Amino acid sequence: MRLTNEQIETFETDGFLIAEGALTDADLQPVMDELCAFIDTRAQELKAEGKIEDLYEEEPFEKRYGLLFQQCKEIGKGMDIMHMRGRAMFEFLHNKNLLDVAELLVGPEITCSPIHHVRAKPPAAYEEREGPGFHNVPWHQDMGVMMYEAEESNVVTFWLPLGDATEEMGCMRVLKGIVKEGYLKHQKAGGTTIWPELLPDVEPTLAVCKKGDVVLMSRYTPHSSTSNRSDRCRWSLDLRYQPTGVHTGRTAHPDFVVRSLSRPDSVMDNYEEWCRLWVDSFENRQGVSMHRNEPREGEQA
Ligand SMILES: O=C(O)CCC(=O)C(=O)O
Repeated sequence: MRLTNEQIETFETDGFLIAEGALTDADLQPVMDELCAFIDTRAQELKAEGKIEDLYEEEPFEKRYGLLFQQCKEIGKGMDIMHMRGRAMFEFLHNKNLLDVAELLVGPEITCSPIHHVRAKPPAAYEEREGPGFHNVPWHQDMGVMMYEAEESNVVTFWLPLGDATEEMGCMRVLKGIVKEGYLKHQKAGGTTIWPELLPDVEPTLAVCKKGDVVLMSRYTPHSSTSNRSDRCRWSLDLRYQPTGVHTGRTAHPDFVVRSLSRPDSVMDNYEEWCRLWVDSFENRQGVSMHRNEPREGEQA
């Protein structure tokens, strides 16, 4: 998919754009199959441990995880890109349709940032508590989860649903047009979130979207998401791409080249090596992985 010049300008001004239909079902199916297999294995393990009773094997992708989560919160343990380290996911990080969009926003030398996640936001009715966390993120800029050295790095967030992402399901909300204001200070309290008095007074835009769409956000775009009021999971991936050679804001974790016009041989397509780099980053920790937040006066650090 190509973005039009108008769409690129909109992204540059608003720091937000939904690239509708950028991905096909065929692009996403291998990743979804890998997630299904992971969930199935975890469910079988938890059943063997007596932690869940019903495997809900006949339930569709958008419902099964929530029904398992309702029985045992441990179902989601390890279900993230860096921990699962699935081959289909690694291949998807190089997906042509995704990178064709990335190329228009960051240029022809593209690095995959190590800041990326799978999120299965279950129905709020199945959560133990509501409030800010991995499922309901408070207002923040992605610059707030990176080291300050990445401030000049054009890191673009690709948020993509694996099913419907409606308002009821807690889709992303963004504040448009904040790019030029740069970094806004974030506090620790309540999860990494923009200091309330600095939150721009802008009406939030709901990023309602569906499978195949990609929500694009700049590193300075404030965004948040709310509880899932439906009976289905809101599944998504959030990935980040940036120009090769600039700071990733996460030196503790491995980044890698996914496309290069000038040096095609620099593209990292070795799956085993990617797994090794992640394992090494966990076992021999070096570098920095931090949120750029700080306590306000009177708050506990
Ligand atoms: O998926 C969500 O609800 C939050 C995602 C997010 O904050 C991000 O991609 O930076």
